[in-house]
Amino acid sequence: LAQIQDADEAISSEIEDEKPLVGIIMGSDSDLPVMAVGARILKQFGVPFEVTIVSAHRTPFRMTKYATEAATRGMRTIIAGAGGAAHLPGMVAAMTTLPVIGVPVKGSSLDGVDSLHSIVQMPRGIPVATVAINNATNAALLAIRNLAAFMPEYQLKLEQYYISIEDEVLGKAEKLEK
Ligand code: RP5
Repeated sequence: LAQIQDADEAISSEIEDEKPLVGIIMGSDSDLPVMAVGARILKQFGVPFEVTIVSAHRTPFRMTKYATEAATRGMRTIIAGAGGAAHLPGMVAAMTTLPVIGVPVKGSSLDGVDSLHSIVQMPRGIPVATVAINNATNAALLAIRNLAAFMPEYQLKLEQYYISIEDEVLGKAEKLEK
């Protein structure tokens, strides 16, 4: 609960009246520090989103409800983070035709390689777009790219974002060269 409160500001979508286009779900509140980073990116881009806990193993019926209702609720992409035996992204992908992006969360024993393998090794036919271990930033940017394919306002924001990160690197290089 403390972690949820800490990340509260990051996970609260500013566009509360709008239906969420992106759902961020995670297996446990212990995943929140990793997943909140993705929420911050969505917030920065003004994407309506929601954040919640859905566990494949501890709340399987809730997971089924979430996955089967997401598209009719207007969702366009689901970002699912999980650690260990990380079945959440794959099981959600099995129950929706929406794009699902999996974030392997680094656990304590196997450095997140267990989560990565659990998420990336999907059987043929049920794709999960898997980002690097703990890389919720890329999950959010990929979700925004999905939106940008049919919502040009996000295309423009992405272009501005990439100009800003390029400027940041060029600024650092210039400083170093002085
Ligand atoms: C997974 O088990 C969660 O996604 C989390 O990464 C991991 C550990 O969960 P907790 O025991 O911390 O709740 O289901």
